[in-house]
Amino acid sequence: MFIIEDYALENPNQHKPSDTLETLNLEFHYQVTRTLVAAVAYLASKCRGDFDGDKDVDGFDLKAFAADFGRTDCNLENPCEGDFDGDNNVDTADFAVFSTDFGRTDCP
Ligand SMILES: [Ca+2]
Ligand SMILES: [Ca+2]
Ligand SMILES: [Ca+2]
Repeated sequence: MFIIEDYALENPNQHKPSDTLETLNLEFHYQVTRTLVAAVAYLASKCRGDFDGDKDVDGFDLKAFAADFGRTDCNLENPCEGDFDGDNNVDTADFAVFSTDFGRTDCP
């Protein structure tokens, strides 16, 4: 929610005595909050292991994950499928994330 607190450009009254409820752009706050809630809900429901993008996490996705499992050289030029925690390898910690979503068929 720091995004709302930090929009000095939008609210010329911020941190001034004129920063009152009356001078707030409540419609703007509402829209920003709505967008944030939708984004968080989308990210929470997204399947992180749906590598082939067909809205499920099944054996085909496991195959993609397994192909890079054990790599320790993931980087921007040569990314790994399945380095969920971004520590440049695909190990059991990443498998834990993958397995959480394995079997889902309701990926957005
Ligand atoms: Ca899939
Ligand atoms: Ca599939
Ligand atoms: Ca990793």
